[in-house]
Amino acid sequence: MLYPQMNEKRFLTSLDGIWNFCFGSEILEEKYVMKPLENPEKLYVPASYNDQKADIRFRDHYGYAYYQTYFSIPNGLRKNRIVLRFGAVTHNCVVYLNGNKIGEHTGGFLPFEMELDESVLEEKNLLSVAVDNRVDFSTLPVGNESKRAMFGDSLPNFDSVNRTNIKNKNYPNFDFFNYCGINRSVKLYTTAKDYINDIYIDTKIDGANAVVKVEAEFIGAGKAAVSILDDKGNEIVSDKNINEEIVIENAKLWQPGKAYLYTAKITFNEDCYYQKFGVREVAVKDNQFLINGKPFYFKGFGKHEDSEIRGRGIDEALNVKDISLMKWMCANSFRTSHYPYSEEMLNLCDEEGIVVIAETPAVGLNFPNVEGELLEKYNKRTAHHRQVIQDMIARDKNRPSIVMWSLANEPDTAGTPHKALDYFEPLYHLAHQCDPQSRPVTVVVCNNDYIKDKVAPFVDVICVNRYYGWYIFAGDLDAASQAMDIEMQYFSQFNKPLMITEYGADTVAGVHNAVPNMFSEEFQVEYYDAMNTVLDKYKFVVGEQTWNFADFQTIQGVMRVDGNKKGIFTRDRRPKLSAHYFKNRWTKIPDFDYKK
Ligand code: BDP
Repeated sequence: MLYPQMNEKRFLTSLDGIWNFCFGSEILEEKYVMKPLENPEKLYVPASYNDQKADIRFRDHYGYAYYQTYFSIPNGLRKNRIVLRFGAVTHNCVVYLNGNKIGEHTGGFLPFEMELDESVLEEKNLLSVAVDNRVDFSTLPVGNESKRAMFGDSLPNFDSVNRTNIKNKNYPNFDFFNYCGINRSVKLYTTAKDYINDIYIDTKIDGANAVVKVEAEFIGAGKAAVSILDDKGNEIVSDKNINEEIVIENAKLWQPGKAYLYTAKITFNEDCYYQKFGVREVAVKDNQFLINGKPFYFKGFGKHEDSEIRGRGIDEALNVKDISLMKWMCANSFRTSHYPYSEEMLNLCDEEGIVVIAETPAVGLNFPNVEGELLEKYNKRTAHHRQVIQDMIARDKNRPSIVMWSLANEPDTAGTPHKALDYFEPLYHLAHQCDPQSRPVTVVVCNNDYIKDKVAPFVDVICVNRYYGWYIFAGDLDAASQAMDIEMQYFSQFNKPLMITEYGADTVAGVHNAVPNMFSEEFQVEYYDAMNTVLDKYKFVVGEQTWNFADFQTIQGVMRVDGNKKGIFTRDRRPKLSAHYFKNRWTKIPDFDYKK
């Protein structure tokens, strides 16, 4: 799916701003979508609704919420194809225009769009969006069915309270706040009636040159042409055909920290699109991760899209700040844990040379034997998982910043190892097939009984989340180091690269101690130093990504003091001691050839 753009053939505008809003129940009610809301609340779009008001209903809502706004299309544009595009609505939604249903979407982290034709458009249009925030066994991320909150009380004495007497609410099987609503921009754009629907770009390095293949999908018949522009907008190759091999002489590579972007300009009848791309290759060879043929070392973070007030809503200034803090620390990468991030953040990574592992929202997966209603939900979830893999890759396939796809975070791959492998094997092949660049594919695992796990050694890069010294051997860094060492020895047999995609310790900013105790800033530093000493011993360990870049909000619970505090930065992006530790460490670790 192409990112919307304004150019000489396409018009683009946004519907972002203050919208009308009200809460509904667990069933979709027509009265909130057919006509203007009565006494609506005012709310900003795009942003999660949860933290926008000093009102507990917003934080704890369960079920549908309704958004409305008005727009008009200038008469001069009405002869074009008009498209309404949502960057992300979390989690499921149904869209109405002037009381007519015009679309719906499942899943909260990817864009979807719909054409608005003359049969639905009026002079002044009422746009209504019904948003459902419920997570359960059928959704990604996965919700618990047992009506017990994560970290909740599981004593049988309290069963009746847990099961019957409390009002319905979300029970996430994941450790981040279930921020919901219209989280990314709502845009309107036009194209000609015959148009460019999609573009696929692959590049190969051939000595000093690059060989570029541009494929495209068109709606309608006509003549198409491709030209290539350099990063200043100068045309360096002109008037080529789609699918024709294009050679860029003395090509500039897209490198981590040194991004260089070319643009493929595609014209088709009265339509035109400018697709940026980079010349870069990714490969896994033996136990190395190669970018442009050289062994790369990942230095960076697992992140979240999370901030005060906006919740999971897009904040582009924050994105700029985060990338700048990464550069300040000499980090080179992050994982979009635990869902696909906004296109705007990935655009920035393409421009800034930040390396990205892109993850689906498949977090909280297990593979129990289920029947009846749960089996139906399980099958629905599996189908949805396939769909999000396809949609995520369709959205992000041309991005040079993305070097690997993560199909899931911490599925229970050791509890039912054969079932898990049967589940992931087809998804692994699907991801490779969907991607014109066939990037490496991984599943991020965290199994205490890791020897049973068949998925981790099956995928292209072994990605492990590990909390020795925190959840296991809490506070005992000696035992933690030994456990980490034993695990690394185990994984070294597979002749594949491994990276630590999460490790960390909750740290309350401002808590200091001469003797490093858990929760203090000193402990976080000692913890990372102990773990890194082990990781540095192993050549096949090709990266370290801390958990987390910044403190973030989660469901309430005794394990979380106003959220998860494993950030290297606080939620408002102030460095903890560990930020300085990593800045010092990563300044000395090169992007390439760290472990010769
Ligand atoms: C890991 C999860 C991550 C959590 C983290 C933690 O992947 O989402 O936030 O643990 O407990 O298991 O801090």
